[in-house]
Amino acid sequence: MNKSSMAQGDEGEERWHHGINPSFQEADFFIFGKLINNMQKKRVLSGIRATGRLHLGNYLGAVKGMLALQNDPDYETYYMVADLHSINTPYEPKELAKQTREVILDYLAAGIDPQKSTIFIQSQISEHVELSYLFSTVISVARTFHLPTYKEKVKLQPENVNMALLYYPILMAADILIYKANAVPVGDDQLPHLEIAREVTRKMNSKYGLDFPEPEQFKTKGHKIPSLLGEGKMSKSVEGSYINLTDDLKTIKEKLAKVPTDEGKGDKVPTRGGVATLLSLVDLFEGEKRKEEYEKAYLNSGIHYKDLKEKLAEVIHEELVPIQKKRSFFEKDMNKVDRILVEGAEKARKTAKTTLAEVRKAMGIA
Ligand code: AQP
Repeated sequence: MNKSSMAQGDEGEERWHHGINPSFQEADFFIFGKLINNMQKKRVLSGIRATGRLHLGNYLGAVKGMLALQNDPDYETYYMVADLHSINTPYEPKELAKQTREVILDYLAAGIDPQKSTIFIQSQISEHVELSYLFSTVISVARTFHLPTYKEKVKLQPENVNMALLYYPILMAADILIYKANAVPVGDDQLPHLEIAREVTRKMNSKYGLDFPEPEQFKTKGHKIPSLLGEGKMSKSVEGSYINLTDDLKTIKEKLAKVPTDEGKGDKVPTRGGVATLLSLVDLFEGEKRKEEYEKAYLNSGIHYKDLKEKLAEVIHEELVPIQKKRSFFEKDMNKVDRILVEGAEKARKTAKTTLAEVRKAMGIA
C-alpha cells in the first residue's frame, strides 16, 4: 500500500471533518478504498543471523511463530537470513555464504514453504541498507547506546565494539518496515530492537507523513528459552547453552545430562537455574500437565533427574526427526535451494523498492 492510496481514504475522512462534503464519487471511492485496505493481508517479517546452526531457542521463539503466520491466510510472510547482522560480531568471511545457506536449509527443513513465504538473503536486497541510513536520521546515538542488547554485546566482546553493532537496531527497523510488516515473530531478546522499529515508525510517520504500521512481536509459547547452563538464554554464541535442530538422540542426551540440577526435592520449585530450564523444556515438549506432575514430585517424593532427562531427550528428538529428514532431502538439491532464493529475492526486492521510493520522495530526496 503506498502513501497516496492510503491518503485518499484519509483525505476524504478529513474533508468530512472540516465540513467540506466530498462529492458522491469521492465518498464512494473512500468506502471502496477502506474495503481494499481491509482486504489487504497483513505483512510479516522475521530473520535469523547466519552465526551457526539453529537451536531450540530459535526454533521455539522465532521459527514456530514464522510457521504459524505462514499458514494463516490473513498474512503475507517475508523470511530472510540476516547475513548483514551476522558481520557485526567476529566471523569468518570464507564461511559466511555457507552459514547463510545452513540457515536457509534449517528454515526449509522446519517447514518454511517457498510456495507460501518469500525466502531471501538480507544482503541481496540492498534497499534495506539505504533505508536504514534514512532511518538513522530520526534516532539519537544515545538511544542506541543505552540499549540492553548493545550493552550486553559490549560486555561479552569489549574488543569488538564496532559501529555496526550500534547500528543493528536501525538496520533491523529497515528490515521490518521496508515490507511494512505488522507482525514480527521473534523471541523476547529482540524486544528492545523492536521498540526502536516502533519508534522509527512513529517518527517517520509524523515527520514525513508516511504510513508505516507499528510492528508488534508475534509471541510464541517459547518466547524465552533459557540456557542449558542454567543462566541467561539459549544462544548460538554461548557454548553448552543450546540443543541444535540437527542434534541426534545421543548428543541431546549428553547435553541434557550436563544441565546442573539439585537434590530433586525442596519447599519451593526453582524458578531459575538448570532445574527451571528442564521444567520449561518439559512444559514445551511434553505439556503443562507433565510439568505440573514434576513440580508436585519436587515438593513431595522428589524428582529423579536421570529419568526426567532421558524422557525429555527422547521427546525432543522425536520432534526433531522429521525436521532432520526434510533437511537431508534439501541438502541433496542445493540447486533447488538456490532457485528458491532467486525467486524470493525478486519478490522481496519489488516490495522493498516501492517502499524506499516512497520514503525518498517524502524526505525530499530526488
Ligand atoms: N533463547 C531464545 N529463546 C527464544 N527465542 C530466541 N531467539 C534466539 N534465542 C532465543 C530468537 O531467534 C531468532 C534469531 O536469533 P538470531 O540468531 O538472529 O540472533 P540472536 O537473538 O542473537 O540469537 P542467538 O542464538 O543468541 O545468536 P548469537 O549467539 O549469534 O547472538 C530471534 O527471533 C531471537 O529472538
